Amino acid sequence: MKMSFRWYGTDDPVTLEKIAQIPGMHSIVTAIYDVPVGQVWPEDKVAALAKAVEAAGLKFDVIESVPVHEDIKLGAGKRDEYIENYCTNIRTLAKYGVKVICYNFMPVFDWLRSDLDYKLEDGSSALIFKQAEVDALNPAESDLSLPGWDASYTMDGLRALLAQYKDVDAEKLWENFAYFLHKIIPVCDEVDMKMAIHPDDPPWPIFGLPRIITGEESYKRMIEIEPSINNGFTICTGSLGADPNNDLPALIRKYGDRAHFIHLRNIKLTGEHCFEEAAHLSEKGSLDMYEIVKAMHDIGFEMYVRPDHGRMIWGEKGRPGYGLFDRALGATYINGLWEAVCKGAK
Ligand code: DNO
Repeated sequence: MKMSFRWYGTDDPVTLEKIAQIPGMHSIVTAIYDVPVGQVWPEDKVAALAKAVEAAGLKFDVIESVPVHEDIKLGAGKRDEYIENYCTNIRTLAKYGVKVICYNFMPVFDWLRSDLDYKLEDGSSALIFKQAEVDALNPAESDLSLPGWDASYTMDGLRALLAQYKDVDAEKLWENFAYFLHKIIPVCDEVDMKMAIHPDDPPWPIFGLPRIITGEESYKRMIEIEPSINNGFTICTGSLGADPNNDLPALIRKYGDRAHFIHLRNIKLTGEHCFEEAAHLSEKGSLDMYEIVKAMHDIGFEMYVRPDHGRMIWGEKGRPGYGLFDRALGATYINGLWEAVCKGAK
């Protein structure tokens, strides 16, 4: 297992120097943030990013994310041009030592929560999801501010985009996804790049938009489309775990050879399609983090892992889910579980 940490670039208040002081840190997970979705990442920007990360004594080997343009998901407009650009980005990143690219195929919205600052009993705050509150929002009419959402959309742009999705159901989205995979996976095979799709978060349809990467059935179908080992997964325990039908240790045991990246975080299920993002510790949530890490150990997991969303603790203010303190606690907890599981197995 290689421990990593997400870094949002030079504007991130969580600096590389701070990240480098977290014990056991190996890699930085980052991206180019100032190039519009679908465009080519200029090589000089990639080179500068690699240099900054390496100067902090960390490895530049995981990108999260190279976002997929909506035209590709819609199977419309300039999709071939955007796919060509995507392939160029894969090649450039490989040249600078990147081994894994995390991406997603969620229409319009990335991860979604109903409250980004929910006060927990201990005074910390966390992200939560309540289906009824999300259902009450109408993204085409109200001004929404959502994490992971491309803030560059105007309300008119968003309405037009949602209208374009009217004819895209889950089957159509699969078709467009397969088209994309058939074009990019051969490039990955050529340059030895591992694609790691992030599951839909939460793993069910939102605002009437289809979501297709939700659990084991999705994994089976993806492998049938492109069997190359480079067509792999980011197993995000918090995202998949929101659906109690997803047995995470079992998924890791079965699909771990394709889990090029694992996001470890705990969630507490609070009702149907409702959850709170808990601290990483097993006893704080609904997921058994020990069993998850044990499954990773048992399959000989050697790829990348990162602590995922943290709560805001100790008065920290910052990007929802991506402060320093609770994620650092998460990394340390995971390292502890890993050491114990490895030594216990001897
Ligand atoms: C949320 C993240 C996601 C993830 C993308 C991958 O915190 O895990 O936004 O980066 O879905 O493309």
